[in-house]
Amino acid sequence: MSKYADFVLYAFWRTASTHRVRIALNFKGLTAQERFVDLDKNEQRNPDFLAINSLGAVPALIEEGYPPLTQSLAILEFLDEKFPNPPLLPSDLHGRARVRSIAAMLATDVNPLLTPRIKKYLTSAGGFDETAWQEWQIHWLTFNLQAVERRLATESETGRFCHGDAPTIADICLVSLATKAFDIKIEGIPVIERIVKNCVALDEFARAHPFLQEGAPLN
Ligand SMILES: N[C@@H](CCC(=O)N[C@@H](CS)C(=O)NCC(=O)O)C(=O)O
Repeated sequence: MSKYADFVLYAFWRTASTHRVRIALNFKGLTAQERFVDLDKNEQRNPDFLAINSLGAVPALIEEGYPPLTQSLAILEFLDEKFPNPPLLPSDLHGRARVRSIAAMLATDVNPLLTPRIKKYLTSAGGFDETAWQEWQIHWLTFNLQAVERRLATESETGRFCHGDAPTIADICLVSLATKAFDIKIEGIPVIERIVKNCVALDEFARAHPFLQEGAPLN
């Protein structure tokens, strides 16, 4: 690990789950030396990487002297507990449960359906062509984002961000998923659009954008 970095982050430029960790590191004022795992070359299935994350997925975060941390939501909570300022969870119990619930709707209900391993299965055993894969992604993004929209539009805790007026783990998950959609236009999500706009105006979100990362096509 470089002596100038706080962590090593096994990462790929465009993935939503890595994007989440980059945003949290930015909020905490931390740095990570990134090790590129090229998902387009299936490097996540290399034995060396499977020893770090047996699922064969990024991100994995390494703090020197400790075993690898995997699962982006667990990593976000780890960073928030270890580096409490600024907090990425509300101070009250019910608020924390709400934020974790919205984060889970985004990061655990929809994101896994859009991963390379699911694409690989559907386009081989599942008989999907590229068009069917595109439609699959649009369907599940729309289904889940509209469900999150209904909550955000009706629940009184929603503010400038998903929960009140400070960004939380829910916003991190929202921005990572909205960005993953890239040029897919999802209809009927004005509250999400407003919150994402508020988020990306912040430097911590802006610097973490996938297109700005090493390996990105426009980089
Ligand atoms: N639940 C895990 C998901 C990790 C995951 O699936 N990452 C994707 C990129 S977003 C990946 O590396 N996929 C490799 C594959 O599907 O083969 C997390 O949140 O960290």
